[in-house]
Amino acid sequence: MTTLFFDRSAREPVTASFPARIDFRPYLNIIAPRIARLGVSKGPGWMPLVDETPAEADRIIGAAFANDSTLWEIGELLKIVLWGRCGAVIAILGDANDDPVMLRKLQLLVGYALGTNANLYSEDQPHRALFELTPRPDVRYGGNGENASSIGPHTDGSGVGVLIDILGLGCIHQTESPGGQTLIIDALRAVLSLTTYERALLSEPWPRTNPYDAQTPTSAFVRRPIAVVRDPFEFSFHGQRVRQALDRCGEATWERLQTLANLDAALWRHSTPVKLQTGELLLLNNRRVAHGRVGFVHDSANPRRIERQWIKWRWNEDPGRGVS
Ligand SMILES: O=C(O)CCC(=O)C(=O)O
Ligand SMILES: [Fe+2]
Repeated sequence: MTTLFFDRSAREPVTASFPARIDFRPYLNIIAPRIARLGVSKGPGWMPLVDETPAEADRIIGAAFANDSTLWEIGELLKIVLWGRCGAVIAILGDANDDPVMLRKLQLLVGYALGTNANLYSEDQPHRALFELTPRPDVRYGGNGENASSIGPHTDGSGVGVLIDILGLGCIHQTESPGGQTLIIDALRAVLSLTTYERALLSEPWPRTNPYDAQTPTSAFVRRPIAVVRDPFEFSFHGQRVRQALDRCGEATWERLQTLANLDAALWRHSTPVKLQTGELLLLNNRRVAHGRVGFVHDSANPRRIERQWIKWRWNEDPGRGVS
């Protein structure tokens, strides 16, 4: 794994091998005073992050950006790496080993640098800053935070109408037991390893169930291609949700299921396991790179805790167009 050190003069980090790492620590000293005003966590775990309203938090960060070229440059660098040819994913090493609040602030800051923190503005649960992913059941969120099992290759929000552009996974605490690795998956190379026929099939619209709305009728399932090999490459997939939707729509043909099985196998083959460490923030281009999780044993005295962040790209377009 290549280590990339953030350097103001580094304009071309795209030659990094996959995945790339950027050491953020030297910059935190510059950034920290600016984000100090973002408010404090109200306690451990899944809690509102900021005392301010999201709009006020955005205003504060925005003011910091306007007056600080370092923050702007960080955003530009992240943009190049996330949309670049090789480094569609990066890990930032935060200076957060004993300060999860700092990591959360960094997440907010990065979200602002790249666009909008989409889950900061969640309407059903206002003021919900970030999703916590821990095996401890949490009545406020019924997703993967309720189990510790392996999760196959997928992109987030694949069954939802609005695509999530960037996924952040902030590691508040990692398990010390075996397992718990995040799979970082080069979906483009996986798809390129399939046959022309399979690629053509994957570029057609496929239905998906919506994990956040079990009542969605089959006629309202989101339908979009799983993979389109063009520049920019487009990928949106969750095997379980696609298969479930095919079954419920009566569209599960042998060819489709066989293609999904081959896609799944290819994605596993092109995955790199990375065990995130406390204080690390992994950012993925959720439109190109898939991810997954290796199962682990839940230890209630010392739970693994990852916080998930969804970012909508600021300009509502793919800046990778033309970057290649
Ligand atoms: O727990 C993890 O590391 C990731 C979980 C995940 O991918 C998800 O919940 O969408
Ligand atoms: Fe996920």
